[in-house]
Amino acid sequence: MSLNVEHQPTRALPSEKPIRLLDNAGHAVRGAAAGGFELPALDVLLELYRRMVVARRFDVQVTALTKQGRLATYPSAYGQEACEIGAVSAIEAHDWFFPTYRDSIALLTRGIRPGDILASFRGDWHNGYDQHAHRCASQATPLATQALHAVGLAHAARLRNDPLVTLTYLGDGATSEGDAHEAFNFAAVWQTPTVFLIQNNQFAISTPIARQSRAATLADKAVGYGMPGYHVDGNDVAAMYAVTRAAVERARAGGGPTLIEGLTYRVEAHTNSDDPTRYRQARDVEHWKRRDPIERLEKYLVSEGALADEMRAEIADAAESVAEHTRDVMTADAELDPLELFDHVYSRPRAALLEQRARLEAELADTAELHSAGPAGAAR
Ligand SMILES: Cc1ncc(C[n+]2csc(CCOP(=O)(O)OP(=O)(O)O)c2C)c(N)n1
Repeated sequence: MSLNVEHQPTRALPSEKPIRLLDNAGHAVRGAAAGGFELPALDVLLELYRRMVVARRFDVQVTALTKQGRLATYPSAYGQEACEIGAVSAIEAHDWFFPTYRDSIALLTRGIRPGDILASFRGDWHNGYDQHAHRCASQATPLATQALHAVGLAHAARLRNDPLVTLTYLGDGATSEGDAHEAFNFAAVWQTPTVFLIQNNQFAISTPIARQSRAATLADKAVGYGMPGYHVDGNDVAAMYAVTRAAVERARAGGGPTLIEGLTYRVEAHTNSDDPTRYRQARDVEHWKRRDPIERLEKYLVSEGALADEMRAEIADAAESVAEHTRDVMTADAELDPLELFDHVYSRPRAALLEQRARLEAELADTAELHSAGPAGAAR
């Protein structure tokens, strides 16, 4: 997908009102509120709609599988589809993506298979996909570390005259990490081709944004580092795509990094081990559900005559197939060899690690013997 947006960043603070191209009723927004950006073409919007519908269905399915005990944990991105899908759709196959644990649906959009995305959430030993083949780093659990990797890879690529761009996602809470500061600063000083997307879903587990930052917007931070910042309606996929696309094009042309804040909301719990009713009101969740990113785009596409009933049904079918496939792979028992845990830790394994490996091997052999001896053997 391509969109030519000429946009010159300024040193001015980002707008306090988030940039939007579609309002909540699905009407096109023009003028100052659109921040100089243009609504993407209908075919681009339709593709973004399809990707969001598939992503939502996948997310709902994985949350259900987690409740059934098929995954150890799953951080849902329900409600954040416009940020997740809009931004990642603005990079090319050659570019690199550096996600967090919450960004499984962006990896799905990037073409990674459901079972491979979810391998580590199931408790598998390593990342389930080939990071180089997909140009997607593993999902970072330590907050903000992935932002440094995105800057490092972008810097290295520039030194090698490789025109790639790196895109990384961070949460609002992650902006309080030292690693986030270092990544923003180095990116600006080195002018790396990096786009930072802060998904401000308003909570870092139970900590609300008001107790995380006193800045008027998180995008304001960009100005202090010397890069352009954009405060965007994170439930408007058209705006998320257009703003990110412009930042990617500027980065590729040598214009340096950009920081984008997408203002959105985490509709689900932080993970399956969190009880959000302890720190937020049901009416707030309802308020944000009424600002659903998929419904907003759907209204616009229908009003433009670009989404007929058959097409909507076709897209829903495609989403259902992804859910079915996800159920199949995640309900099949995984073939895991616990000893693989020790592979690839060091090129020349240390004595302590070999000792631990031998101990686990002996324990596994004992367990296997017990099982083969049947119930009588187990009772011994
Ligand atoms: C360096 C580090 N410190 C603390 C944690 C524990 N932790 C896990 S998720 C989380 C909240 C992060 O919130 P935010 O960055 O807003 O992202 P969200 O989960 O809302 O997407 C914290 C503190 C961690 N994973 N890494």
